Amino acid sequence: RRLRMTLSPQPEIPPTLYDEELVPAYTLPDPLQGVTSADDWRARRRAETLGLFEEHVFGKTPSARMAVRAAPRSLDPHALGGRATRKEVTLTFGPGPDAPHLDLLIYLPNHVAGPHPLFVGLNFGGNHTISAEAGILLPTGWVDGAAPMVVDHRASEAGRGAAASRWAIERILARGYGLATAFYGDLDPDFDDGFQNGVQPLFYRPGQTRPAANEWGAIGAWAWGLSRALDYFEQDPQVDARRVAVMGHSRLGKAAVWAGAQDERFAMVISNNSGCGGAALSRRCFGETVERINTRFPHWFCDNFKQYNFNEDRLPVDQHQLLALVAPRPLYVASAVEDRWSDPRGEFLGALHASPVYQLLGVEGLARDSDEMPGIAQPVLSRLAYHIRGGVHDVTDYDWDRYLDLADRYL
Ligand code: GTR
Repeated sequence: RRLRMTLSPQPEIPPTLYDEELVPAYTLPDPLQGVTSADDWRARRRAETLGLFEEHVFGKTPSARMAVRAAPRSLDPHALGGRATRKEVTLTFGPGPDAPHLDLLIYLPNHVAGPHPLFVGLNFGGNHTISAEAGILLPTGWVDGAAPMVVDHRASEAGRGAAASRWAIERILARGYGLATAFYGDLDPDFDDGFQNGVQPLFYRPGQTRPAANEWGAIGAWAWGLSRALDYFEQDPQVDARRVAVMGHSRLGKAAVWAGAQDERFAMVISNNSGCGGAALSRRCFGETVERINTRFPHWFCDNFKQYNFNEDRLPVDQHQLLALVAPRPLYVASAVEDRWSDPRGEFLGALHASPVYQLLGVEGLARDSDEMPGIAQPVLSRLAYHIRGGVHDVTDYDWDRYLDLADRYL
């Protein structure tokens, strides 16, 4: 048996598909599937859809409540030249001195009275990378090898402000919103260690050593942390926890959408270039595929998701249904022209095909009457919003200005 396995040829990995003409024909699962009333969606189909994403894609998030301690770490009421209040709060999960923690960094505008609506999103390189302000504490855990596109941060002073261009703090504050962020590695370091670090072990049953095939992976843990941040906002009198938008870029966009899908307390959801496993339809196989993502990042999704490598048609859901789980709340899906790996058209179609659920719930979906994509930098600012901007896989001021526009309208 072993011999046969050794001799069997490596499966051929097809080249990345970047040609629209070659996208395979596919049939998307119907998000509504016989549902005819809003009540029926709410009472039955929503839970069923969520259950399919738990079982087959992201894995189930433990429902047990974890004791969380919130401890203030720093406070500067005159940050950014007096324009903001900046504070840091550490959330510690479970007992013990080595308990995992999440260091939240929060900016609130000083020129408007609270409680403040805010955007919350995880960052790739540590809180100190989002602003050059001295005094923001460095991450204490894993940072080495964290995600691409952030210059070498390595939890050092040199990383201060390295990712500032992605966070538009001044623009967010000027428009009257707060911004909260935390380092994703606090929740689960982003490498495949069989789930020995991060928050997963806190929930293992006696004798359990790793999540089961239908239990959460790293994206599930990151999403869970976003909900714990929201728990904290509910306790913070300076924050309006009923007006919190969850935002994320790329792998953290997948986490943001999954958080918003599961936790209906998030009042608005933003997918920035979330791509495969985020807003993009898996069945298109354009750019990054289910097989590629599961092979390169075997720890992101649940093990069951691997059954759909080269087998997307068998998936009982596609990503438009993940977006539909956000309905009727405002949702923004954003793409970038040069970010073909994330499949901009697949992200657009994900949003478009989530629309019927919005409409069933009595609100506007994506205001687009054909499956033709809008032009570059021609945002569709309906309640389910979409834009594609020029440029690469990134978060830019243009993206934030549009998210703020949508928040002004609907948050
Ligand atoms: C890529 C990955 C994408 C996206 C991206 C990122 O390597 O293939 O799915 O998540 O990383 O997070 O920057």
